[in-house]
Amino acid sequence: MRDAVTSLIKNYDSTGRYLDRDALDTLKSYFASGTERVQAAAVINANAASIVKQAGAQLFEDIPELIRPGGNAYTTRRYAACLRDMDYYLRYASYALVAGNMDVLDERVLQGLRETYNSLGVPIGPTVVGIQIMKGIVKEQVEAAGVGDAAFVDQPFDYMTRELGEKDL
Ligand SMILES: CCC1=C(C)/C(=C/C2=NC(=C\c3[nH]c(/C=C4\NC(=O)[C@H](C)[C@H]4CC)c(C)c3CCC(=O)O)/C(CCC(=O)O)=C2C)NC1=O
Repeated sequence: MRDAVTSLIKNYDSTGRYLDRDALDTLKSYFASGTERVQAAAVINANAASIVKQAGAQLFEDIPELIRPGGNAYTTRRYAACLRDMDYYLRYASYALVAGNMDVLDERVLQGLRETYNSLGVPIGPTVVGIQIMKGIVKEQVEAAGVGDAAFVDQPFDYMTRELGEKDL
């Protein structure tokens, strides 16, 4: 699992280079945005349960077939599994935000997920809708917490969307 710093060092070390201007600029911007990344993680931590609940309600309102007979989130067990998955996406997004790197998502969340979803008939399109709804809620809350430009919050949610959606949509 890597963060912005370790991935940069790995890259330079593999070619035996000192940290040049580009590397230093990358590091500066990572450290400059550090406080805001931590703030975003704090907002997510303080509101995780309600973010998942709100996003789930929105998702099932947008795509009600999911919770009707024949829908993948129909039955209490599958409904709960769906919200649990949303909670996973949110928690790992908070890690990736702090790390400033998406590696943790590849390693812990996305690896093998498409295959699992396909074999269980979990629909990828609606999952991605759920991830995007959470992105919107988190961004709003991070901005409300006083972070001027919360655009960086998009990154892990969009990354999961892209990686999950890539081949199946
Ligand atoms: C931390 C990394 C991690 C992830 C991401 C993860 C996902 C994950 N989601 C699963 C199931 C599931 N996932 C869903 C999710 C949904 N169904 C829908 O219709 C919605 C679109 C969506 C919610 C947004 C459902 C309903 C199941 C249960 C499917 C079944 O057992 O039939 C399963 C199968 C095993 C199980 O039920 O626990 C895994 C492994 N597990 C992990 O360890």
